[in-house]
Amino acid sequence: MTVGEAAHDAIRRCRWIAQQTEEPGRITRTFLSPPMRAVHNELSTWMAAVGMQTTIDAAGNLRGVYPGASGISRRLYLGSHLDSVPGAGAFDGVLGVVMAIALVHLVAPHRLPFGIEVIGFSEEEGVRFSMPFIGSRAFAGTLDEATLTARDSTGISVREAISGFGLDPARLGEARFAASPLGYLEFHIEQGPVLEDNDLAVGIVQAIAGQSRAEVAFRGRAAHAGTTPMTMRHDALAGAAEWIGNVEAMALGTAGLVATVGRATVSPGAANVIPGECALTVDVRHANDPIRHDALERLKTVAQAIAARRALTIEWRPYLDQPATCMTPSFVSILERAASAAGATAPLMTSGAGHDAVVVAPHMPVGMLFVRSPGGISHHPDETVREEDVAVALSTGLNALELLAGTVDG
Ligand code: HGY
Ligand code: MN
Ligand code: MN
Repeated sequence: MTVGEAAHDAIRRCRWIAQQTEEPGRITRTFLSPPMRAVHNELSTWMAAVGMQTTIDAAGNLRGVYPGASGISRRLYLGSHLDSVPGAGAFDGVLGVVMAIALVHLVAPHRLPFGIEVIGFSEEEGVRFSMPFIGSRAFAGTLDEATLTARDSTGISVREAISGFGLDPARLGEARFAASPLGYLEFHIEQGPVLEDNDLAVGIVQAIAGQSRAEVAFRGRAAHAGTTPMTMRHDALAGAAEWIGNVEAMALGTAGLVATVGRATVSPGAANVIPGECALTVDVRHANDPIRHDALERLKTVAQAIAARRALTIEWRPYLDQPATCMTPSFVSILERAASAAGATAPLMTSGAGHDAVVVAPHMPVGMLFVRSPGGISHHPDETVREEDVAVALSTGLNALELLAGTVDG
């Protein structure tokens, strides 16, 4: 198989996986949803074809091991996530898993001085349980009870979802990475416009911005839309809308800050009833953690002031505080040399998107390679990649494996 053929095959497989959705008509694949089983089966078959031993761990991560030269136990992990946001594209997360398997196919039957374990993480987006990174946290050994007891909109807990998928929560400890890991590499679409604006195929991630997420509920008093004078209202949606304008204004006014209200649920939700409650989510990111934390605190203060003036109440529930994370300099350097050897100009970049690499970073060396996102679009059906860029990324990956082999003593 040539690198070009592998790139073509990888894109074809991503588009097949995109059809495995829980929502006909759009790509949605959340934690341990039924379509995930078809994805596991298809990728397991592909991995087994090149002699990889495959399993599904207790967190629902797809795991495939390609042993190194005889007797060598150290492993390099190559991974990304198989779940998606609602209405996703075909490549976020999935491309990284598929490229990792393609790399093994390109390496086989040659044996490296380390094993390769490919991981398809089960949950990175945090859609079903508002708890991102469940798969990679199980791999890192950092899953906590609060996560396992979190419940989805139907009242099912993470632990029950695991059992319901036919897995054993009691074996979550076995999902943790093996001793003395060589490190973790993740291939991922950029999901932004930088590589396209510079007409470049790949980029090397130097750091991943920190992110905070919170649920914010504005509560007022539902009342009749026709008989309640404007001066006597406690309109939760009007208060939330005023706050959302402040969220956008603050982000526009703070260099490097992005802030998004991604979900708004209004109740009771009838045209002729003044909203009694508006439940929002807010996602705040910045490369510098103190700036991010300060922005979140300011947004909380503004929400409280708006509520006080409108005689509303506020419930503020932070549920994610993911620190900004630097990639490991030695892996950044290997990727730079690998990309150069592939004839690619690969800029060092900061990722505005979060990735499983941030969860893995405290435990082993990590590196990430970005692939150009045509149109700079992601978390949208128009998300795509160019075959020639995937080929450059695969060549870079092969060079990186060779360079890593040179660092491993026997
Ligand atoms: O939200 C993110 O940054 C990623 O897509 N999970
Ligand atoms: Mn995503
Ligand atoms: Mn992703």
